Amino acid sequence: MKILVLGGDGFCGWPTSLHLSNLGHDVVIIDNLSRRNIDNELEAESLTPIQPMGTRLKVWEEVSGKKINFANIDIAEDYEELVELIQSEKPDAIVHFAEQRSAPYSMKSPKHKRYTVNNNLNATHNVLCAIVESGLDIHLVHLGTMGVYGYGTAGMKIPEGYLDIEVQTESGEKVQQQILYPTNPGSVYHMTKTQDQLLFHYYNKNDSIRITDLHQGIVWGTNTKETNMDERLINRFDYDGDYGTVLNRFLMQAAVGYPITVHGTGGQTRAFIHIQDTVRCIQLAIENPPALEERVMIFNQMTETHRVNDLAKLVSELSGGEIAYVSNPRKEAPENDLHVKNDLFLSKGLNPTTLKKGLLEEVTEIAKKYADRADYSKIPAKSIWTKEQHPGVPDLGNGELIK
Ligand code: NAD
Ligand code: USQ
Repeated sequence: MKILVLGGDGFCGWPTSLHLSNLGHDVVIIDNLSRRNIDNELEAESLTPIQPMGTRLKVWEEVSGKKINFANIDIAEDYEELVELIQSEKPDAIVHFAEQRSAPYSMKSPKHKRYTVNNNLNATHNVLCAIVESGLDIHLVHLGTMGVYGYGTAGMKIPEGYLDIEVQTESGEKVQQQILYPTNPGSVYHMTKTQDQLLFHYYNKNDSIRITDLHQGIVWGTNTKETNMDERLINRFDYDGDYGTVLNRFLMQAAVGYPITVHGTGGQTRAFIHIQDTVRCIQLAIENPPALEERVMIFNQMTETHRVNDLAKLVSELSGGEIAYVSNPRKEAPENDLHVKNDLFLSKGLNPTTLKKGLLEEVTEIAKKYADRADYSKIPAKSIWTKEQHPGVPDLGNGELIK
C-alpha cells in the first residue's frame, strides 16, 4: 500500500513509519518538525540523540534497502500543499499522528492553549477536507486518546467508542441506541481529541470517508525491532516535565538517581501500551479498514491498566530508586479506577506486550546509557492546570525544593 504518515518524525510516528516500510509498504512521511522546535522552545531534548530527518532516512535505506520519502508540510497551515501531495501520491491510507500531544504543554499558558487548539483542530480538519477534495477513497487512521473518555469510574468497562443506551419515547416505548461515549477531557490537549471525534463523525456521515480512530493509552518504551537496527535510527525518549510520560519518566528518574515523582497520592489509574504494540496496532488498523458507508471504527489501543503509585513502587523495587510524593500540578481526580475493553485489537490478532521486567530493564539501560545528556532541572512537572495547583517538584528531605 501507499501510506502517508503525518507526524512521522515523532515518538510514535517514526517507529510506525519504519515498521510499515519494513512490511513492504510505500511510506511517505509528512512532518513540519514542530516537535523539534518545541524542544528548542523548552530548552529540553530527547534523552536519546535523535538524528536529523535526512540522516534517519539515509540510514534506513542503507540498513533495509527501502526508501521513505519526506515532505516538510504544516498540515494545519499549508492546506494547498497537503491537497497537492495527496493528489500526486494517491495514498491508500493516511496515518494521522500530527498533533501537539502533551497535556502539560497545552496547559502552560494562554499561548500554549491556543496553539494546541489551532494546531490540532486545523490539522485534523484539513486532512479530512483534503481527502474529500482529492476525490480518492483513502482510509484515515487517527491517533486519539483514552483520555477522551475521562478515566471514568462508571463501574463498567469503557466500551470501544460507542455506548449502548436505552431511551424512552413519548409513548413509553423503550428504544435501544448507540451513541459516542460521553467525553470528559482532562486538559486542553485532551479536549482537542474529543473535538476530533466530532469532525470524524461528520465527514464520515457526509462524505463517506473511511475512518478508524484509535483511542490510545500512555505509550511506554523507546525502541522497536526496526529502530534497534542501527543506533542512528533511535527513537526519541522524552523525560522532561512537559513531554515525558509517566512510566518512562519513572524509569529514567530511577536510572539517573532522581526521585520518582508521584503526583499526589498516585491513585490515578491509566491505560498503557508498549511502543512495539503501537506500531503493530497501526498495522492491524490499516489491514482492517471499515467498509464503505460504515460508521467511524473506534478501537481502544491499550493493553493493560495500572495505578501510578503501583508503577512507582515497581520501578523503585527494581532499581532501589526513592519515591517522592510531590504536589500534583494537574487538576485531576486524586484516585480513579479504570476498566477498559480492548476486544477489537485482540480479535484482529494483537498479542499484548505487558509490563515485563525485561522490557522495563531495557528502558532503564537506555536511560543509563544516555544519562549524561539529562538536564535535571527539566525533570519536574511545572505546568499547572489552574492557580490552585503547584509544580510537582520534590524536596531534599528538609523541605527545601530540588533546584
Ligand atoms: P510527538 O509530538 O512525538 O509526534 C507528533 C509529530 O507530529 C511531531 O513530529 C510533530 O513535529 C508533528 N506535527 C505536529 N503538528 C504538526 C502539523 N501541524 N503539521 C505537521 N506535523 C505536525 O507525539 P507522539 O507521542 O508521537 O504522539 C503521536 C500521536 O499519538 C498524537 O496525536 C498523540 O495525541 C497520540 N498519542 C500519543 C500517546 C503517547 O503516549 N505518546 C498516547 C496516546 C495517543
Ligand atoms: N504523573 C505522575 N508523575 C509524573 C508524571 C505523571 O504522577 O512524573 C501522573 C499524572 O499526574 C497523570 C498520569 O501520571 O495522572 C499520566 O500522566 P502522563 O503525562 O503519563 O499522561 P497524559 O498526560 O495522560 O498524556 C499521555 C500522552 C498523551 C496521550 C495520553 C493517553 O502525552 O498524548 O493522549 O497519555 S491517556 O493518558 O490514556 O489519555
